[in-house]
Amino acid sequence: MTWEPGANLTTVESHILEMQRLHPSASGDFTSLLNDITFAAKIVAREVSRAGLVDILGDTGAQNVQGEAVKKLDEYANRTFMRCVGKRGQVCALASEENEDPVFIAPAEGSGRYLVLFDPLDGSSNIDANVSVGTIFSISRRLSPRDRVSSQDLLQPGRNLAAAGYVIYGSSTMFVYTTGYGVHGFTLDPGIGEFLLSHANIRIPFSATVYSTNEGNEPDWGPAVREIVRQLKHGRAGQAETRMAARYIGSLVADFHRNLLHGGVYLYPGSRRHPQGKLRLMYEANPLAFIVEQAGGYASDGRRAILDIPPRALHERTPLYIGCRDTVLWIEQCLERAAGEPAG
Ligand code: P6P
Repeated sequence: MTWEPGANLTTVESHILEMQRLHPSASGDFTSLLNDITFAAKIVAREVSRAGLVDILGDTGAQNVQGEAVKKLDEYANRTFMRCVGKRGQVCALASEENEDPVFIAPAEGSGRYLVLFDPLDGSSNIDANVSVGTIFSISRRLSPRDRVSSQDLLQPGRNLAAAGYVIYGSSTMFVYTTGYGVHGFTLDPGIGEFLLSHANIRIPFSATVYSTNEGNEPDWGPAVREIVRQLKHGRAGQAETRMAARYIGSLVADFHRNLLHGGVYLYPGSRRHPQGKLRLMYEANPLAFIVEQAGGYASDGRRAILDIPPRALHERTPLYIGCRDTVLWIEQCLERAAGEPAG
């Protein structure tokens, strides 16, 4: 990307400072926390981009709390975010997909006003095949007094989030985030090591032209989900003009990002194999649901908005339907109608 004088050279740091001006009472903690995250993202992006050249591909031989093989890059990304985020005392707790328990940070170290939850490297099973992967994060505000922070401060519904975002390590590395004032995308210019504004105020298209789901799970789906996917393929209520193309990368951040920009819907339903779905509520569904609603879309577990689900456990899973608002609402209506019908 060559920059002409006068081109838009908004860095993510200056954009975050602009966002801070919307909060006159801001202390700067939130801004510095977001900058910690973008710094960690640059470090992980460098390692992902050269993963094939250094001994960082493949498995560690360990399993994470989800029972999944931990890739070396998973562990590297997790360590990096754990080390870089909240080092100025803005954070009272960190929670990661890779760690069974959250890390609580002692009250002595700063205001501890925020909590950060993240999936350090989602889609990592694809890394060795050079498929795009991503980091997903959310930031919430502490509810308890500083010296009495507990898991309850972590288990807040997504509607309470202060910020959410993701990094996609793909053909280029992008940082996409919202603080509740629109969704904004930045592309990393490796030559200068800066994320530069490339997608201001992202809005998801009104109509979905793509559906993303693992159709290999079809034998495990219930009849209602099978009928929904059939109609996505053949056109809703037989209207051929509403037929959609199938696009499934198998990396949530990559599928979500494409659907956000071009208009689509991602489905990971509950099934016999995954009764509660496969994706995690706290650090996958909630942050992406916050982002998609800010961009004019919607996310549901099939019955209600993801952001309204009262969390019960840090690693709990949820069915996830996310993308263009009218399509996700239609899916909810189909599932509600099926639930009301006598079990056939
Ligand atoms: P399946 C990756 O493991 C992940 O969590 C998401 O990134 C992705 O969308 C999904 O699982 C893929 O799951 O069952 O289709 O391989």
